Amino acid sequence: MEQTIIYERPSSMVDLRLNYCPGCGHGTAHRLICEAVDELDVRERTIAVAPVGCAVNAYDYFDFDVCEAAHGRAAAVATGIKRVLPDRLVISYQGDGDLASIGMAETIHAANRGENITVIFINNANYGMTGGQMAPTSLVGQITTTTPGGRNPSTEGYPIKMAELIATFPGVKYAVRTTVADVRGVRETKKAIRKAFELQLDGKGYSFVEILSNCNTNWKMTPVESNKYITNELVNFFPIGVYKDDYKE
Ligand SMILES: Cc1ncc(C[n+]2csc(CCOP(=O)(O)OP(=O)(O)O)c2C)c(N)n1
Ligand code: SF4
Repeated sequence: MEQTIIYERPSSMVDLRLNYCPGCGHGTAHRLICEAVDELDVRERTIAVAPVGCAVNAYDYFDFDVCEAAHGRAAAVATGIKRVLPDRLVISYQGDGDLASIGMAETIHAANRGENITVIFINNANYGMTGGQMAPTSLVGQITTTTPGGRNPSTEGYPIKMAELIATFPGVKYAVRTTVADVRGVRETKKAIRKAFELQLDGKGYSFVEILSNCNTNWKMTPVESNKYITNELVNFFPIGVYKDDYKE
């Protein structure tokens, strides 16, 4: 019987076993980035910046240059790389604790300066690597290790909607929120990542792709339950959509 290959590992993704928990969305996000890099044929001129957090080992999985940044500093490091090497595709890959908590200042100022970089933001509503503490994106009422009674806005504030916030800066050209919780979401995420990269390669300016992802381990759910939670709950507070697109087709 003739067999048709319907999926192959992207060539810019190293053939290694990932350190992520089985079912975690980080691996899917990595794959989509690598597919876009392959399709655009820019592997030799791509430089990513890895965060602290579960994705700290991204440099082992991306088969292109990757630099590690201290907690929250990825957008500042990406800025420096891009300014020195403007012909490179520069990707900052960060979780919500990294990007929206410790790195909030770097995040906002890079966006406000309109740096010609792409920020991929993995929003899994908690600090994954360090055991599931509250992140700025944790939902009201969400039980985390630092909010055992549920996040209470009167003491912990409200969740921050990063894609909406980033879209307010004039220097930002593209800001979207997608999900990797289902097939449709994965396809939309791929399109968004590819568009963000294309804009950067064309010198159009700052692009931001927020991806709703799971942390099945700290959410204490099965991978399937965690993806359903994203599709049924998380999107109600963090709606999927395009928040800014200065280059609509
Ligand atoms: C300067 C600094 N402060 C704190 C830490 C500890 N730390 C490591 S990972 C992490 C949480 C990361 O969470 P997030 O960015 O949401 O990524 P995830 O693990 O969920 O992918 C923290 C606080 C650190 N490594 N460096
Ligand atoms: S702790 Fe959460 S974010 Fe980290 S690898 Fe496991 S499921 Fe993914």
